[in-house]
Amino acid sequence: MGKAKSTSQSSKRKPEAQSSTNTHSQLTTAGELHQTVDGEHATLTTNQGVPISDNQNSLRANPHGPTLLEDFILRDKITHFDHERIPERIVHARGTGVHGFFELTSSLKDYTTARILTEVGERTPLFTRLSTVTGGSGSIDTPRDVRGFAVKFYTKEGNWDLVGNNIPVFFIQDAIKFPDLIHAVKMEPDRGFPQAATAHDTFWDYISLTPESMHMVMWIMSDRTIPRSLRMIEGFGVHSYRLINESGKSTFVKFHWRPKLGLQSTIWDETVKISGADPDYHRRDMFEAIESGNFPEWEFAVQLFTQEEADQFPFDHLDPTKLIPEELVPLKVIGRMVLDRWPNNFFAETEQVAYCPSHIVPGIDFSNDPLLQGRLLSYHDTQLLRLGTPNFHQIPINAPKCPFNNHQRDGQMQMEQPVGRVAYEPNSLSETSPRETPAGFHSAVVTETGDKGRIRAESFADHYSQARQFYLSQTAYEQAHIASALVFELSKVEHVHIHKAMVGHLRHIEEDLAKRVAAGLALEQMPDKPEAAAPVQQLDPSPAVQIIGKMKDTLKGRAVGILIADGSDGMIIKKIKDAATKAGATVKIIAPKIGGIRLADSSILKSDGQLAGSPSVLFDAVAVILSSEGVKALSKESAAIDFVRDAFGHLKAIAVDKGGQELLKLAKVGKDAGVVEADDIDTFIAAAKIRQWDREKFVRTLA
Ligand code: HDE
Repeated sequence: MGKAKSTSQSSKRKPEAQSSTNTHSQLTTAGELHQTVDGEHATLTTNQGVPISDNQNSLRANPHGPTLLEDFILRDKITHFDHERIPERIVHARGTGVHGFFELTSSLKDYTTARILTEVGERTPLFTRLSTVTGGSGSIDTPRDVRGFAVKFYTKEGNWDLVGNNIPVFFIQDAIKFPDLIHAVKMEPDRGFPQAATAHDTFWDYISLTPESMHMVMWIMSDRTIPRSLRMIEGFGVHSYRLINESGKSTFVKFHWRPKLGLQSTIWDETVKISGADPDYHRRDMFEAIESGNFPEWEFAVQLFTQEEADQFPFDHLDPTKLIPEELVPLKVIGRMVLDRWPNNFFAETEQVAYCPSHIVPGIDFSNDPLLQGRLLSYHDTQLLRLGTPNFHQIPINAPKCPFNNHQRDGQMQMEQPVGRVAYEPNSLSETSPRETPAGFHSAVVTETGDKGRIRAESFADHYSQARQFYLSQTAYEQAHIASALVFELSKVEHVHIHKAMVGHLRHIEEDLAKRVAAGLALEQMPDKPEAAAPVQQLDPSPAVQIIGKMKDTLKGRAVGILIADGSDGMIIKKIKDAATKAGATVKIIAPKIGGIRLADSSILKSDGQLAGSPSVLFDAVAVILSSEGVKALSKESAAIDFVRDAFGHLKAIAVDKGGQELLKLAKVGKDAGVVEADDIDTFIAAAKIRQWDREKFVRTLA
């Protein structure tokens, strides 16, 4: 009954989800037994289409006897269940996938023949999966971690997978190091923890012995790794790629995604509390945005440059630990991505989607970035393990939406039934079998010379200059967060020699940062710097790498929580709700009871969340509207005290009426420009759009 009910509910919401169920019901005409409820349900059958009369009791020899082996219905159900899981991704196991489209707004036809980048106005369907890296598939959404940013474009010329991250650089310069990096960051193999965390010995041990990771370390210790929402992250292709035009000329390109909602991150203490309050915080946020029609959108931009220009850069663009500052090569916005459809089924789509950087289309090509070169092997190999067959491209989420034909045949789970006797090329027996075309994929014409060997280019030796540039480009608030994150992470590391090694590296990046971290760890002496493979350069700052500088002055996509209790003033609640909603926020009423609160005018207001389950960490700004009776009741509730104390500690705007002020007093919460009178709605809305950064020094000691 329960199952049948949920089938009909989901099919009502998404009619397209019905197709497979329909197939079953067409195959079975006899079993009306379970359809007696309302005639709407499909008949429950085995996988062979046999109608099932009883889904609750297995076949037994007698009411107290053994279960019989002949119960094929029980076996059909249990064996399928036993095989429901496929290996989760070794990295990026936790992810959220959404359908959408890409629309080109500016043609790159001078640079490429790829139709997706030349046909202005064309909408190309896509499937985007945003992920964390380290944790298992059931891990929390909000660890301090890099976010994966993978997009599968179903172009007219085949699938193009742009598999990037929300950080433009990576830890290592060569793919051969990847298994070591990942073994170091994953839970430690003897004890099986910590899950989804970099704050442990093996990670920092590996990092402290890998100077090339220092630029990435600055990024992962910044607030980029604790995003407020997946809708508020940037995406980067990371590696240089090539575009190839009609005359065969190639131009280097870096790909960027920029969120329309602007960048926003959380405060570390807030992130930790969100993880408990809602482990699915980011997935739920994305789901609710799509369901409510607030479709997240990103600009797609490119940085284009020639070999001659690259020769002038003070770094090697083929080194994936380096970025090209926007100030050096400006971003050219050429299109937009909109995510507008939640998958019908999580497993079929989000779990089975198979991204491979080697999936590329004519007019785009790879660069010699050694990390990218290794990735071209790894992803396909991973899909063979995860999906179990070279026919994984036939799974609907992976299948191209353009025609695809070749002479590949057979293999496990072959779903196609190719006709004819010809499965080879060249042949003279078939007029219609697929043939190559001059318009097909061509690699860039590149001359390679030099000695073969396990060598790293000299130009890859500078490990500190861009790390320093990143740190010095931040606001003072963001620098303090980086220093504090380093202190937090290293404080979880037992081995003091690792603390010292890390502080030694930091001295190359910025002496003041090293001092702050050394003080935070209470190191008695400043450790020596390790020998640097290349001198540290003084690069111009790049403000484009800040988050604060890229926050948008908006409440769109944000959430406001209004805490109320019996006797609250309904008028003021409505005014705040209306103004915040008008400014683009989602507003939630939080109260001690979910069913309804009796307001001052005796009317009943239903709440969206019960206080204990809806802490203020789930909102970007809060209002507290309480009667004296309400304050009295809440004064004994630690959840209410925490609600306001955390909102203040997490630098949020707080609107209060008289009762609200009373609660702040009881919670020993101070007053500043972000604590606003509830009837001063405009001031509250303006304060809600930003964090009260100046407050931070009063609420915590940063490194
Ligand atoms: Fe990945 N990576 N990676 N990676 N990666 C995988 O492939 C790998 C790297 C990235 O939502 C795996 O299908 C190697 C950089 C994303 O399904 C695996 C190296 C960047 C996703 C793999 C890297 C990424 C993956 C595991 C070093 C940013 C999730 C599951 C050479 C540009 C895609 C899978 C999704 C997933 C290998 C480094 C991004 C094991 C060997 C750099 C977003 O094949």
